[in-house]
Amino acid sequence: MCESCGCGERTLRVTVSRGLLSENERLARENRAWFKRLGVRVVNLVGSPGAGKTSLIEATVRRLPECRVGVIEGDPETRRDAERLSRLGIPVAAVTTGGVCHLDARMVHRAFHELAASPPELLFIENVGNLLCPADFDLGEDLTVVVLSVTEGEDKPEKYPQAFRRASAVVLTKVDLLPHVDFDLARVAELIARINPEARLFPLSVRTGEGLEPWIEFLRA
Ligand SMILES: Nc1nc2c(ncn2[C@@H]2O[C@H](COP(=O)(O)OP(=O)(O)OP(=O)(O)O)[C@@H](O)[C@H]2O)c(=O)[nH]1
Ligand SMILES: [Mg+2]
Repeated sequence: MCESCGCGERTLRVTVSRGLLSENERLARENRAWFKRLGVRVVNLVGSPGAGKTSLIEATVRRLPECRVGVIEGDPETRRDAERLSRLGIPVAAVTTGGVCHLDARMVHRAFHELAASPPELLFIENVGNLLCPADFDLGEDLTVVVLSVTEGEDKPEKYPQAFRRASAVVLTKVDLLPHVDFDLARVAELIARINPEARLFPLSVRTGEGLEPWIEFLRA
């Protein structure tokens, strides 16, 4: 019940969103069991539009030639990123959400049917560009990785703590641009550690290749 006017608005909204989330949890558990049965390790990449998620996948695939990588590519509109990644010769399933701001476990389940006949060893899920909504939706992944570029500003971990709380790792990307922006890497690392002391940090640049090796080693491990 809304405390201000007594209408049922708030109660209804909370009940509906709880129902949706628990249905998503159930489907995410099913996905997780399916991935495990097929021996697929799954990384959910979450970050703002343009943070560098697709570029990170491209660079990773090139540096992991021994690993069969597949991608579920989520975008609100267009199949551009999926087409971009297909050019690497890897299996890619595109999910166009029609404006929905996140992927959910059902979308991932449907998309994975396209890849399951010849399952990849490592599956990247590139979530819809958004630091807010994807944080609420378990997809059945092993790892959530936040991609934060140095051009987005130092305040993002504090403004969007939920995404950082979920993350096993944070990739701080575009470090080649550090000389041109106000972004104190040490300070941001400290902010992230306050929110999630367990999260591993990988400052890197896809442009120069700097910092990519520790990220690749982390995935190998
Ligand atoms: N200088 C620099 N530019 C980068 C780096 N990584 C990505 N970019 C550029 O950043 C822009 C966005 O990169 P994408 O990989 O498409 O970003 P994204 O997160 O996949 O974007 P959406 O899927 O639209 O949310 C492109 O112009 C990339 O070339 C980097 O390490 N350094
Ligand atoms: Mg992308």
